Amino acid sequence: MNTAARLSLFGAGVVVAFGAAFGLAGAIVPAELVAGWQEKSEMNEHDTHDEPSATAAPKNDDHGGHTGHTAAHTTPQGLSLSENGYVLSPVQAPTAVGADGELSFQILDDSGEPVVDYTTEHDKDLHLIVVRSDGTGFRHVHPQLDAGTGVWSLPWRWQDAGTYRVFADFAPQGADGITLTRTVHVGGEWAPVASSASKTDEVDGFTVTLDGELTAGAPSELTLSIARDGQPVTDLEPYLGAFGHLVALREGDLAYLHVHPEGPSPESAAHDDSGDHEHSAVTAHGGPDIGFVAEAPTPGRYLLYLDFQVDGTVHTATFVVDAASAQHGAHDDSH
Ligand SMILES: [Cu+2]
Repeated sequence: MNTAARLSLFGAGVVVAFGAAFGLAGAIVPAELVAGWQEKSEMNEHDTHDEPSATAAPKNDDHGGHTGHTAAHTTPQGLSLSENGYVLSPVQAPTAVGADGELSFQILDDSGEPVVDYTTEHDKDLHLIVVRSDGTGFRHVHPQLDAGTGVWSLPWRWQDAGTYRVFADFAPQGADGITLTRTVHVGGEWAPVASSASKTDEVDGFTVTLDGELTAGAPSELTLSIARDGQPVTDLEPYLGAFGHLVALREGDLAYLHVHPEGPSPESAAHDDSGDHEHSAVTAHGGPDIGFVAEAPTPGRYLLYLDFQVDGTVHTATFVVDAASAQHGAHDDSH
């Protein structure tokens, strides 16, 4: 299979990964492509998604028999420290709040050897997400690999005590992309912060508003709009090849989806053969709206984290959205 086909199928796999998933369609992704993902997603799910709860469906034994979409997962990612023979080693990190140190780990293969060869995805060989179990303290960072030892590391300091989930999102060279997770404890007193539904966030002087509803088991359009001082922000910069990155965690088990736009980067969108040359106009700057197609696998609460870049600085806006069950449908959002 050629690289383009593999990447394309990986995209489909990611959409399937969350039981149809939070697919991210950045402003630069043509609508036809998004529609294509959804079609693939639906096709791929045929045999496992007759049940309302995709996550409860047993995994198909003949998974490998499906032509092509080897990256397809029928359960959400980010719930295990091992998958496909790969293991996330114990995570070394400071054990106390405020201590300067280093966070480090290895990815081990099925023979216990550290993995040193990766496939770059969205400009990075590995994406690291760290979040406290109550959904606070979210960080999306990119550690450095020591190619000699396979140790990934970066400087680290905990701001608050608590129990954290560490997610490593990567693709070993020649293998499917996976997300592995570990729990890390940081000693000290802490009080969990209860989430409350919120579709607006104020961050670093920006006001970010989420418009749209989540319906379990059905594609839902979400639009994130960014303003500063009451003015729409139209100078979003490409960050990791897109104008916005969305991480979605399901409250309750922190099932994880870290979705960058699949398909065209801001650069390649300009040469997209859809004939829609409008897209070339947004290759340098994007905004104020970033569009997403999201699909929650189950009803319930989801924690959404949007990374966007302005003036060379990455900002993260946080939202808490309750997905309605399909029979209730999307109710009116009149404001
Ligand atoms: Cu990343």
